[in-house]
Amino acid sequence: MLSIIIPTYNESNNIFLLIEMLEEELSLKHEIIVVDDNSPDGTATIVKQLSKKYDNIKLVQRKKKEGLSSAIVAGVTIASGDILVMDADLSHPPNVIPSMLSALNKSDLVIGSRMLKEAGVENWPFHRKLISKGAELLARILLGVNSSDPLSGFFAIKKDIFKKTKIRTKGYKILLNILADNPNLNVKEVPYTFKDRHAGKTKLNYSEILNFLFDIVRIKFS
Ligand SMILES: Nc1nc2c(ncn2[C@@H]2O[C@H](COP(=O)(O)OP(=O)(O)OP(=O)(O)O)[C@@H](O)[C@H]2O)c(=O)[nH]1
Ligand SMILES: [Mg+2]
Repeated sequence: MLSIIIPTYNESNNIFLLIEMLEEELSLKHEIIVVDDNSPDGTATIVKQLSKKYDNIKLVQRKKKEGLSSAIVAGVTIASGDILVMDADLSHPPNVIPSMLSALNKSDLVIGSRMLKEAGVENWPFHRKLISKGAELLARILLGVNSSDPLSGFFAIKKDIFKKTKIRTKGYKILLNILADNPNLNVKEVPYTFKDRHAGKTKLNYSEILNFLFDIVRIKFS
């Protein structure tokens, strides 16, 4: 069983399409756990409607926007299987999930990587690439992580290893926390092409960038 955790904040124009794609394309046994932070655009209502059609959907509704990391932790607490984390905005292609799951059968952690051969990033403007590269460099220097894409938001992990890790990050980069705390994990990487978000606005703003810097300090010193 694979528990697919999808954190959402204002993803009403993406979540329907993503869940339909997952349900149609995945033949492996899975559940879908959406963790929504009371999105004003009605994301949760769409998920509730879909859960009438599919019986493998769980919805966690939080009262307010509390950040991506704690949304993932909340999802894991009700997960029945091993964990796969993905964004709601169709940046992470569902058809890569079967290869990630088979890699997870032989490892502790599988990272969907944009940096391997046969992988990449489509349609990202220069400034997004720059922010991403700068953040990656900081993480490598300050935390000593060495996988090809340590900032990926698309990863799969054995549930017991996730639960053993003390998550201190608040914002986006929960994977960094996991990598920095568990240097001896058996990690595999699977290439994929990251697509720019399908619809809706980015939640990556200055405060998230600041949050990222605090998160690095939290990982290193607490
Ligand atoms: N529950 C919850 N989900 C969040 C929060 N912040 C972001 N998300 C979700 O986390 C995922 C990643 O956020 P994105 O805004 O796509 O971040 P990004 O991919 O770096 O940037 P863009 O794709 O350009 O917007 C999406 O599914 C968001 O809806 C939050 O505070 N709470
Ligand atoms: Mg995105």
